[in-house]
Amino acid sequence: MFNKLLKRNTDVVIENHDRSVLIPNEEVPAHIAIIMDGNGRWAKKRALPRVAGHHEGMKTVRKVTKLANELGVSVLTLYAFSTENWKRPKIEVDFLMRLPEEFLTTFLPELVEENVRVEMMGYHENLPKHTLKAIQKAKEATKNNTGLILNFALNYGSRAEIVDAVKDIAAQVAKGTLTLDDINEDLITGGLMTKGLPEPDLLIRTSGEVRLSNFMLWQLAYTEFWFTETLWPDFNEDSLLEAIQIYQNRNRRYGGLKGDEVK
Ligand code: V07
Repeated sequence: MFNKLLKRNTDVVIENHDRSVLIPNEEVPAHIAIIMDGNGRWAKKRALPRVAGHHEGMKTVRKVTKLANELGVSVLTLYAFSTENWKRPKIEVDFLMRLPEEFLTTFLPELVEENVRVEMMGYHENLPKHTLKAIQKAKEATKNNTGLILNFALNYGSRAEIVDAVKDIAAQVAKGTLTLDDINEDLITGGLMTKGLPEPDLLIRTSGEVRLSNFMLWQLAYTEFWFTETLWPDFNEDSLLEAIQIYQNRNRRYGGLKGDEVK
């Protein structure tokens, strides 16, 4: 049991996430990627505007980041905004583009304190200056941190990312600095926005949708998938522990087979 009594301000908070559900000696996933779905539906159920759900979803980001860092996860990639999300009503897009600033205004000091490094993957084009500025500041403030890498996928699309990597390779072949025989999986992997990061071990999608929606198509080739009906604002520490526990059980079933043998 890891239950802790914590004193925060004047409230006594009981941290009651039963981490003993995790399997001893079974590794926690090094890289967890999450499609944070169901914020709009959470709001609708409460007769609130969709943006209220997005706002509530930020609190889940904070909770999940803290626990992932404590468990020793190396990378947490969160799908915050896709290249397709521009099709939403302008008022909703404008609200979403304010969330990185609000999140970082509230939580950056804690992230610095907890040794978390903030990163972003996605296209900078089209993102408002104020959004980029807030993220740049957080990246700078946390660049020497050695704990969890909190990697926000923002204005990210996987097919476009692959197209760009292929174009870059084609340009090098055309120039003569690369030959056809130099093209292999590692070269393509190195041309993606996840360059330098391990591939995700576990993908989580909330809210009952069972699709990838153009998220990390190349990188998820060998990843374990876990889908839950839970809406993102209702997702919590216990949900993350459940996902990791299931991941560990799946890995254990391979009974000693490692690496290529399980692929
Ligand atoms: C967003 C809240 C979480 C649920 C999913 C949609 C709404 C945190 C960020 C963020 C992004 C970059 C960054 C720091 C925080 C965020 C958007 C939406 C666009 F450096 N939550 N969150 N960005 N939602």
